[in-house]
Amino acid sequence: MTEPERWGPVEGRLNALLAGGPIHFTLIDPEKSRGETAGALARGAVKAGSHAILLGGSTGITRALVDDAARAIRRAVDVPTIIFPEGPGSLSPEADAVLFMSLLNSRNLDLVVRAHARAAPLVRALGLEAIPMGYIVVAPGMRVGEVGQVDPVPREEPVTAAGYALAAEMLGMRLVYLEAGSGAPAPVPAAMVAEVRRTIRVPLIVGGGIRTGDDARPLLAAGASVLVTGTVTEEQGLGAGFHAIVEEVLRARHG
Ligand code: 1GP
Repeated sequence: MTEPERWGPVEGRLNALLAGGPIHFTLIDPEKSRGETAGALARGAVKAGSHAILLGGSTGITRALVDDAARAIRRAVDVPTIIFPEGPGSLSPEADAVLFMSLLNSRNLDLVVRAHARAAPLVRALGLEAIPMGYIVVAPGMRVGEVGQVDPVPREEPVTAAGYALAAEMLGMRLVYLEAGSGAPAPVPAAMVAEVRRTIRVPLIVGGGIRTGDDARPLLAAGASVLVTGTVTEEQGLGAGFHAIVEEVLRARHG
């Protein structure tokens, strides 16, 4: 089976977009932005140029919250709605796909693979497209670093991050996500993004602490395939910061 034959419709659509350059994902927390609020946020984000919606964030998200938000988002926009799961409780058949992700540098085996063994049959039963992803938390890691019982990759160790990323690719994961932690004071260092980009071929997602166009530019120059932002819209709505980030991504796509 060739690689494109393995892809489901969402992964195929994302890879088609990525062939044209980097893209942007808007992270919406279905607990903080409920139902129609999430739909309205998604509509504005996509109008500004964002390419997909990630649903996730808080701990303690329930199926009902994800169902409501995903339904509203799918009514509002026609870009993919992808679950960024906190656990099996975040799964909803109302979304288009789920990032089926292993937290590679967690000390807790549940987050590396054991929860997945329990969740995989549910993902299949719900008919959700699973996109296999290696998730790597970089210092400071913020809340996901704590809750995820992570040994965060030190910011001055790009080679360590590249080792995890290459292992993910060799294990067959088709996305790699470098995460500084939601609300991090600074994004993943551009030098680390560049080292990982040089090392792997699969798309590289970068998130955590991206608040301005100036934050986004060096990450794009270093070869990030996808930038994810959440906090900037939670704190400022679809304001200047959000628009500047998306504009940097669109500029990197279209030159
Ligand atoms: C969090 O990487 C995402 O998982 C987004 O981070 O909330 O800091 O934008 P921010």
